[in-house]
Amino acid sequence: MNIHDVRRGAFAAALFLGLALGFAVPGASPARAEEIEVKIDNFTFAPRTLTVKAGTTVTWINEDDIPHTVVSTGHFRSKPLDTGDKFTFTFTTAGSFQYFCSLHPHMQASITVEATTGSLNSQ
Ligand SMILES: [Cu+2]
Repeated sequence: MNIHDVRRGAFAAALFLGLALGFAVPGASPARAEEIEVKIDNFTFAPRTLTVKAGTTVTWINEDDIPHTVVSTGHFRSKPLDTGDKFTFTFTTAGSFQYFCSLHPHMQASITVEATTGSLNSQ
């Protein structure tokens, strides 16, 4: 039962491929763009706290056997995610984003988004 290992490997491969393509096609995507995965399992967001750079796309994947949602009041709200469903949000502004599951409000987590600093002209 190594489904998690398989997924992790596939994600790493996809990430590597994405990076390779990003380098191969300059300008196709922001140089600092990152993709982060948050798993939902056993009524928990994992990782529960996360710090990312502005421009990062976060994908939540429900690996639990019941539906969950991902809601950050005023920012984003997923539909109920069944097992295996994903929700994606790209954080473009710095700040602290608390979020929760509207079906199980005790499920809470947060993402801190740092401004990208320095030389890049990310217009
Ligand atoms: Cu839930």
